[in-house]
Amino acid sequence: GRATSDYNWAQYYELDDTYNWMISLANKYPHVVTLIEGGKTYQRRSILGVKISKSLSEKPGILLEAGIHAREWIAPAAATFIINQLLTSNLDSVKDLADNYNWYVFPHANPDGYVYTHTTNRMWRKTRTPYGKCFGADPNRNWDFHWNEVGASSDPCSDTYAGPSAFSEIETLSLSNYIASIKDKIHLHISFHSYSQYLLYPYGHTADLPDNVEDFQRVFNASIAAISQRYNTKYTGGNIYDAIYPAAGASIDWAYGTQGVRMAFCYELRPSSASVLTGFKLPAEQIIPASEEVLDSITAMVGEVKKL
Ligand code: ING
Ligand code: ZN
Repeated sequence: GRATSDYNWAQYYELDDTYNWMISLANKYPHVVTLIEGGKTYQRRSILGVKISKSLSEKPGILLEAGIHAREWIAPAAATFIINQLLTSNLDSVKDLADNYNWYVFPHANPDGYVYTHTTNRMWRKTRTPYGKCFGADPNRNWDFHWNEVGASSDPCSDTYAGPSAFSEIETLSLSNYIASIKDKIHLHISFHSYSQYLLYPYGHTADLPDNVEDFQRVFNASIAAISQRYNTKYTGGNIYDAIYPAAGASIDWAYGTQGVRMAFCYELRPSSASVLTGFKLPAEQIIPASEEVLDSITAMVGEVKKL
């Protein structure tokens, strides 16, 4: 592992380096940062998160989970960038985010998979639970909401294997239990994936639109306008089913559909869908710009959600 004091956004990190950095934050900001655990993985790793809370008073909560897909390395990197900005930025817009909300951030929702992308197979997506001759279920098809109805596979060797049952994966089961324990506080659930430069909202299992689709669309419009301001990066999207493809059992659909979290979005970060060859291997030089623009977008998103 590398020294925690050198942690930066010019490179991608191994799991332990990021976890050690998160632990160092809890030591450095003891009145603001609390380590939280979204449970354990199949291989008994911790799903480590940070709660950022600048005062003891009740404030709306924002949950951010990244890295549910192992190979999408920009997702955890952008999540740690945002943690760092919330703790250190001098910008009024970012200070407002840190001061007025409680943040629950899990940079690595699939630690076993992420470790496997470093040790063995850079293109691994799923968990590492053994299923016969193959491994892993897709942790973004495993949540208990219209599970395995569409856009998922029943073949354990498929990259979109839904698992043998809803919440078969200890990762999704335990993270969902954590989210359920704070659901009344969560006003906004954000999920980071890559790639394609999409912003998505429910649902994935049906073309039917959520009952508050007008709110979703207003927040969506402000969020994709803001993401292009800094570097002219174009995002598109909409409801999952129509904007990309049918996909049941995803985290944001579960949060919205079962937990009463009225705003739930998924960012598919850089690069654009044109970059099929380098898609999951976003050059490390782009970690900072990709993260800056998504923080710009989240700032606009939170501002719009506040108006609802
Ligand atoms: N894409 C997402 C996937 O899980 C998605 C798209 C997002 C589906 C949110 C459902 C809900 O397939 C990638 N690249 O993982
Ligand atoms: Zn993904």
